[in-house]
Order: sequence, then structure tokens, then C-alpha cells
Amino acid sequence: GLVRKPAAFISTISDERGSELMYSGVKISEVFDSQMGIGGVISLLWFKRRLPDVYTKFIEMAIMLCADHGPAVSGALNTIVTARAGKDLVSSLVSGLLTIGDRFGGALDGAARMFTSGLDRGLTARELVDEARRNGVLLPGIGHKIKSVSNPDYRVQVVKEYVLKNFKTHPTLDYALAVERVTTQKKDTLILNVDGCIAVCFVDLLRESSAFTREEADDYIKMGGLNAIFVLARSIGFIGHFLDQKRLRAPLYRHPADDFMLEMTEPPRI
Ligand code: Q5B
Repeated sequence: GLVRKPAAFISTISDERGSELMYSGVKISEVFDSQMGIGGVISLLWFKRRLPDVYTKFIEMAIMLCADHGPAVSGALNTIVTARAGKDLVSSLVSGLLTIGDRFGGALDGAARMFTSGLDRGLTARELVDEARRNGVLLPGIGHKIKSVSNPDYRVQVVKEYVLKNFKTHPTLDYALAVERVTTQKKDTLILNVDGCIAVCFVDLLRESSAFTREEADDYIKMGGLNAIFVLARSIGFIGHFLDQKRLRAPLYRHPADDFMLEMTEPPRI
């Protein structure tokens, strides 16, 4: 009989072989006819299902709110310096993206894991904070360089208000807000930041929307894909910074010498 050649790889999210491109089984014409927007496309290609509008709108809000946060943040600065060194779009974008991690923009996955771990083990907010301190770790999703209780982050307020109003239940957000009440007692910059807020709300989307089984939801939390929201969103801003520098014909960047301190060690004696 016929011997089937083993497949080189398996792919399950899109198919371009027929007369119409399909995203997770949905024809591209249907994607447009139903006006599902970028949130709907993300729900098809990332989660292989069509999420209700209330959740695709949340995803779109998160993307819009994280698209940029000025030129001073790590990633934008890298993109700007790279563009001014004469490099191309992809190199400049990638150099910005590579700064995203535990400290800058990439705290979503850590926050999702930390807050669900505390919640699932039945720890009070105070117990979670004390445990982190004992283990010598910072709580991902808590703290901001310039935003604080007295200088609140509008982005966090918008996401929080939307989820409190529109999600059926939001236990992870409630828990994170309880943790914020504890951490801000120590310092008023130790707020639930934009990474942390979007992450815990995403956990509530995964766990509470009825669109995922609990096993699927916890698998997404473990696999480390939530940073994708920030990565995708901030790519919009980094591309903007690249175009901005090129438009401005900005020359090669050199950091001003009066802005750093050179500490030279004595040469070894011979
Ligand atoms: N302490 C964000 O540090 C920052 C603590 C904490 C417990 C914490 C820091 C941190 C976790 C990672 C995180 C995402 C580095 C941030 C983002 C996107 C952005 C960026 C933008 C955008 C700020 C002072 C005292 C010390 C610390 C304690 C600090 N954080 N304790 N849990 N999480 N957070 N990153 O201000 O006793 O005095 O030694 O790593 O969530 O990236 O706009 O800039 O859109 O682009 O330098 O918004 O919080 O604070 O290091 O001086 O700490 O608070 O142990 O205690 P800071 P430090 P002590 S959103």
C-alpha cells in the first residue's frame, strides 16, 4: 500500500491552501464580515477560538494602552539609539524588543504565576508579600519607576475599571489589588503596575470566561505567553520611534560625557 511520508512539522492555526485563507477554521471573509477586529484575530491565532466581544475588546484595550510610553523607557531608547546608528527597521525594532524582560514590560508571565500561586494556595495578600520578601524576590507586576499612589497610572485605571465592570468574576484582579494595598504601605510606588494589572486580568479571562477549561487556562499561564501582549503592543511604539528618528534625520547618537562617571582602576604595578 501507500506509505505516507512522515510530516516535517504539525501546524494547527492557519491554512492558506484553499480558495480562502483561514484563521483557526474561520474564513478571512468571515473575519471581516463579522468585524471581529484585531482582538478577534488574536483570539483565533493565539487561542484557536473565537472569544466573546467583551474579551476581544479587553485584548484590544491592552494593546492600545501598552503601544508606547515615551522615549525614556529601556526599549524605546534602544530602538532610538539603533535607528540613529543607521540601522534598518527590523534591527532597531529587535534591539528594543530585546530589553523586554522581568524588569521592563516582561513581568506579565511572572505576575500571572506569582498571583495565581498565592491565590491557589490560599495565602493572604500579606502572606504572599512576606513569602516573597523571605525568598528575596520582587513581586512581578508590582512597582513603577515614576507611577505611584499619588501619581496614578491612567492605563491601569482604565483596565481595572473595564474588568471590574465587564468580567463576570475577577478573583485574580481582586487578589492583586489586595496585594497592592499591602505593598503601597511600604512605598507609594509599589503599585500594581501595567504589566501586573493586564496579567491578572488575563488570568481572569482565561479562568473565568468559560471559554477555556481550567487545565487549558493553567497551561497558558505556565507556558509563558502573556508577555506577548506587551511585546505586540510595544512593537507599535518602537516602530513609531524608528520612523520618528529617520524622519528627523537624527545623526549618530553619542551619550553626553557629563552624564556618566568613569571609574578607572589603578593600572597593575610591575
Ligand atoms: N521593591 C519596576 O523599581 C521596578 C518591588 C519591591 C517587592 C516589588 C521594580 C520591579 C517588578 C518587575 C515589574 C514591570 C524596576 C514594570 C514596565 C512598563 C512601563 C515602564 C515605564 C512602560 C521599579 C525600592 C524598594 C526596595 C525594593 C522594593 C521594588 N519593587 N518589593 N516587590 N516588585 N518590579 N516590572 O522604582 O527595602 O528599599 O530595598 O522590578 O513589574 O516595565 O513606563 O517606565 O509602559 O514602558 O527602581 O510602564 O519595582 O524601585 O528598586 O528602588 O526599590 O521597593 O526591594 O526596597 P524602582 P527600587 P528596599 S512596568
